[in-house]
Amino acid sequence: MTDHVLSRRLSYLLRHAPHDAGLTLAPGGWVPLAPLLAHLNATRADIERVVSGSDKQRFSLRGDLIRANQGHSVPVDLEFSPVTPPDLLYHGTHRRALASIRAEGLRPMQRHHVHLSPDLDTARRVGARRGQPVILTIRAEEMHAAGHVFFVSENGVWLVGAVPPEFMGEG
Ligand code: HQG
Repeated sequence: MTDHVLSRRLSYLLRHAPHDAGLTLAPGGWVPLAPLLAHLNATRADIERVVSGSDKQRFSLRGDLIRANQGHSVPVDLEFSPVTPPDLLYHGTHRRALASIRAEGLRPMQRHHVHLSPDLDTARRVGARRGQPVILTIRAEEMHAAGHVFFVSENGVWLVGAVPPEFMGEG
């Protein structure tokens, strides 16, 4: 099977027909990888190649779970309910990204949302993944009042589509 064919079959199973592989989508669209590998007669390395080679970032592979990022026809709870954020939220980033962030604000980059942290420690840890961490303080309540929609994940990550530069400060 070529990678293209594997990608098509993966999309079909994860978006439209998980039951073909005896699977049910968990919240977020996740399924365990092992039965999928057996069903497709593929290896984890095959899947990893297809996931990282997907031009539209169609899939997420997280540990032993995989999902399609969008495009489902089977019912799945991918999104969270809008919630009112606290007054301030924080974003940990790294120094090299600052000039661009100051100019255009925070963008979701490869993700669906910009990820924000409820506390400074978490933000510092997120920023430190990429180099010297820099903390941005986001005036979340003000953004919310201006019409920006916020979500919070089960593990406490705050999500928003983008953060315009006028709602953030450094430190
Ligand atoms: C930066 C992990 C230039 C942004 C963590 C970040 C988090 C810009 C990077 C979660 C920019 C994107 C998310 C702009 C944003 N110009 N750089 N306009 N706008 N950036 O990984 O927030 O393991 O997509 O500052 O714990 O670092 O995935 O986002 O440095 O919760 O579960 O572009 O990932 O969780 O990087 O991390 P990411 P993030 P998981």
